Amino acid sequence: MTSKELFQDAINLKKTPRPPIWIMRQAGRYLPEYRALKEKHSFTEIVKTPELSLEAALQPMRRFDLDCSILFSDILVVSEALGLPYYFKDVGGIALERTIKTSKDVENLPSADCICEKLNYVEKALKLLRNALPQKAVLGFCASPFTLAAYMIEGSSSKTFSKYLSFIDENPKAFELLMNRLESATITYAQMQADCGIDAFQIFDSHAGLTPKNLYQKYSGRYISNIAKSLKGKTKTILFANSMTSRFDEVIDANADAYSLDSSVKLSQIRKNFVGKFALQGNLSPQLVSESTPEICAQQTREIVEDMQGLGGHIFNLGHGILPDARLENVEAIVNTVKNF
Ligand code: 1CP
Repeated sequence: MTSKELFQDAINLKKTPRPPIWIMRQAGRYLPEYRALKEKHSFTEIVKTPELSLEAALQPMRRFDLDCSILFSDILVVSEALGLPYYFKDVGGIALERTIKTSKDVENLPSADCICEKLNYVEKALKLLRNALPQKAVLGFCASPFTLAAYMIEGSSSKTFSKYLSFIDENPKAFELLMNRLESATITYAQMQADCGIDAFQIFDSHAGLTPKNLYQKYSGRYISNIAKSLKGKTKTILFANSMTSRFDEVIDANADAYSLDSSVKLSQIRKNFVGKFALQGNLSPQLVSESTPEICAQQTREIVEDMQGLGGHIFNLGHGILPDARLENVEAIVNTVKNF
């Protein structure tokens, strides 16, 4: 059975001999080979050069032989395509050169048609990745409109995103227009990626936790649901709605084929509590990968796999992205534990 078949069975809720495994943010700074690539090329250069993007995506595959490979790019390439480029701050972190401040700024955004031309480098990189790994599952991705808008309005990462939350409060009409524009742009972007032959499309709603209680659908979920519907029959969708585990009942109306969960829950409990037709992805703690030992990582990994054993529809992953200080020997122990289960 190939990794691709294993992944397809899992996301179609079939029972599999073991779960397929990949790691959120599996390419990147914790890998010495990525740091070496960064000595020669900037992040933007890697993202915009299909051969370099392919190389970055393949690095974790060569080292760990994971079942799934994710496009090497960033969620912020969409904001750049819409006229709000990103850059790396000298003090660290990422920021946008321009932000949305008024409803006029929203009205002046280019229409969704610009996506295919401006993000042609993503299409090329994804086609290279698909051809390089015919027997692996290949994943595309984007941000949810709600999470993308957080950066487009706040201008950078933030603990509170207070500018963003005030904008939503003070300009509800402009916010809705922005969500609709980003939904259209994302649907165009998702179709382009689906046409490259991906096995699934992951939507990162990294700032989902900013939505008011009981209003996840109104603020974020309904736009994701439209994106997921536009992909039905073309590819599968996975939704990572960060910090929403305790409000999971609000998330499942998003119509995704799989949901990625953080490390605060037992996956089997979610499976029992929420009867529905979706697979579950997760959910080893990323902190453990940075701070503990191979023995502890293997033990905790085994517990998660055993917990979901026989229930079907499990894709193994971390509860959130792997951290830059993750230990390579821990990643190896996790992958070996899943693959030898
Ligand atoms: O080399 C560097 O220093 C750049 C670090 C880096 C990398 C490796 C950034 C900047 N982006 C990426 C690649 C990336 N980003 C991938 C592909 C690599 C892989 O997964 O193997 C993916 C899927 C993302 C997704 C992404 N970018 C998210 C969602 C995931 C999450 O962790 O919640 C978010 C929020 C971003 C924005 C972003 N891009 C980069 C940084 C440092 C950030 C975070 C900004 C913040 O702190 O809010």
